[in-house]
Amino acid sequence: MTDPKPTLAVGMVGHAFMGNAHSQAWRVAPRFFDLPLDPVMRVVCGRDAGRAAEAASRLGWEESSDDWRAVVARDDVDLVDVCTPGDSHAEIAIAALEAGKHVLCEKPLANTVEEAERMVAAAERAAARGVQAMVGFTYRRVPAVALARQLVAEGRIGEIRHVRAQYLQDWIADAEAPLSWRLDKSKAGSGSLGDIGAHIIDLTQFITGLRITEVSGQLETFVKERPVPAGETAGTLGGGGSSGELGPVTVDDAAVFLARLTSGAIGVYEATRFATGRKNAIRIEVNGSAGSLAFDFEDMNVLEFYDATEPAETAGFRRILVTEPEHPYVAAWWPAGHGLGYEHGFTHQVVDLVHALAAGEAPRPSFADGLQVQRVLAAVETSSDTRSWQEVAS
Ligand code: SOE
Repeated sequence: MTDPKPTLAVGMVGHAFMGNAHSQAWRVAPRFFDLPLDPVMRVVCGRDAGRAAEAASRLGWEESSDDWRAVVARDDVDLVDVCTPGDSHAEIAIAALEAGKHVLCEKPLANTVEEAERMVAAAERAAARGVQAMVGFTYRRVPAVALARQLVAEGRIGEIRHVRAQYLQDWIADAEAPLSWRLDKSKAGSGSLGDIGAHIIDLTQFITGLRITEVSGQLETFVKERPVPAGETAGTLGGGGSSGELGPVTVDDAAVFLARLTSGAIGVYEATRFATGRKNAIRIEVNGSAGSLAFDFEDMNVLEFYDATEPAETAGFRRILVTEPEHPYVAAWWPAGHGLGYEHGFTHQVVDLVHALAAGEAPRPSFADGLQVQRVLAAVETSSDTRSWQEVAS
């Protein structure tokens, strides 16, 4: 008999949409991938004891709690997984790091640059003690996205000139869709900009290896008041009944910006919750001197590749079905052509994190990577407010 693997006991704070996705990942990752540590789903935490207990039994956690401070202090928890709205990320993540727990924190890292800076400082102090921190930009782990990064790094599209990125949703296009925490600046920090714009900032920088250095942005709130929801459950993406009253929307509905990137590339970014008919369309196209790459999350098992070095008679965009065992992450799953979905990115996130922890290496994206995205978000907001180009602080 082989010795049992060392364990990694997880305490997760928050059990709504992201908590469900993370729970699935912690449960499934060790069943499909050979991990060096065995994740133990120790405790799930939420503000309401009854709902946390229900989440524990439904999602497969050993215990539940209504006190995140107690979870962070437990000797039998090695990692704290932060799946709460942005207004509590800094407090929970910093407390966990100070208590010697590794941290996985949902994106965007924080609601402000100042909070993100404090989180990076805490992560640096913790790293000196072998404690690691990672921010959850999970779309990096979609196989087609990881393949795009690989092709760029191999020089297959040459020198990058254009970055074109959109994140399109429509879940509040209806003016009667109720308020939720995602529409409240004090809880979410910003609207489309931070919630989904942060993803395309991270993704384009991840794929290209470039950094956004300067932006010119425009934010808009189309619907300034919305029905106040009847109960707390209206939360995740606009469900639930209305109380009949109206309340203010305090974040942007849509955010667009132009960007300059290191190396002289230029970029166009668009994040909106008002693209009627587009549900979760993350569209990225990168044009280089030797070719182009294009990705759309609504067709997430495909990467389009144009190789400009091919003879003109036969050159053309080809659809690479990213389901071969040779492709990133895919060998652990289904036979070629059978495809993966939204949840697999979260599973791959757990896989990469567990490997980094076992090797004593810093996982990516780091809190410093999250701070850099936060600085881009802040520059876009200032640019929109002042109607001027803004440099991204470094
Ligand atoms: C809502 O817009 C949301 O759930 C984001 O918060 C997630 O990060 C994204 O993956 C899907 O949409």
